Amino acid sequence: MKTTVLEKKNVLDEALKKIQKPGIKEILQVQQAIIRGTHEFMFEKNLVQMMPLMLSPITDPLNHSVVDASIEYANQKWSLMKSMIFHKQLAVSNPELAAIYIVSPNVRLELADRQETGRHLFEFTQVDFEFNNKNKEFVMGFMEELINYLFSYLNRQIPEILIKLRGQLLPEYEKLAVYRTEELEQEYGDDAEIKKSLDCKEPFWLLNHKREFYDREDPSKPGTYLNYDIIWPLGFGEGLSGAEREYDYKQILKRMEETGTDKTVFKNYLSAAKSGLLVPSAGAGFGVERMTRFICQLKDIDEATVFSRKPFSELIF
Ligand code: ASN
Repeated sequence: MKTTVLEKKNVLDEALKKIQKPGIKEILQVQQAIIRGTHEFMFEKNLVQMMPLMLSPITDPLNHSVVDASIEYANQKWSLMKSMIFHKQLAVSNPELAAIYIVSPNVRLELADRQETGRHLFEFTQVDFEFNNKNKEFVMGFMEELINYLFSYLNRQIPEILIKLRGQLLPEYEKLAVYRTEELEQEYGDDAEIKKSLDCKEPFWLLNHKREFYDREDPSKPGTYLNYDIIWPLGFGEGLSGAEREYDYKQILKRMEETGTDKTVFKNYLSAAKSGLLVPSAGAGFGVERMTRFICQLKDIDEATVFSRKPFSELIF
């Protein structure tokens, strides 16, 4: 009995200490500047902002297992949003909404194996964007421009904070290096992505991941995929993921079968695809807390939060 009370007190102490942690204000100011700079960039580039959705009958199946989070409402099952990938894809079918973005909170109830990665939170925010009729090269160029825009915006807006947190201002990058997963796996074996991240001083692109059905298979090289991730260097790991999308009904069915996706859950999405509503599109999303972590050089992403969202932890707020 006593230990339970004591343990509870420790959980409370930890939570209170975290709220009071020195430096938290500056970390949040970096994050705030990332969001402000992102809005300015998107506005200048004519992307229309959509508000985030938190509940949906369909959401991202993801490429790894998480605890299912859903509720019953109005005789329907609603999942907490893991990403708005399908909403992005449907929205850009309207030519008026050909370029959109969302500051999108996502809930992914990660299992215990992701508790100590330093890269995962079970609730986080991504800036998610999508373009009608654009390709991989376009989105990669767009994202490189966005990073340089943001870094120079932060250098101008909050130089003292950057110096305090990381000892220097942020760099400007030339075109980022581009690697393919099969190439890195040959060189590094298992965990190639994070090993390469540890070896690098600048962010890089990693292409061709075999994962969710909605990332487009390369029609000129079946079995390879038109997706692209940005990997932050120095061991910080994945910071953005994106792809050209599957939009052809038959191809979506094939990819769902290959990835073991439950087609009944997606029956209305499949009807939309069958009726030809889906258009060629491409997009991506970057993790806001992950960018904050990289910029502030934080050991653990949880240091970018006032209230811990460390996976699989007992928390009281
Ligand atoms: N936002 C990602 C994309 O656009 C998907 C994800 O978050 N899993 O591809």
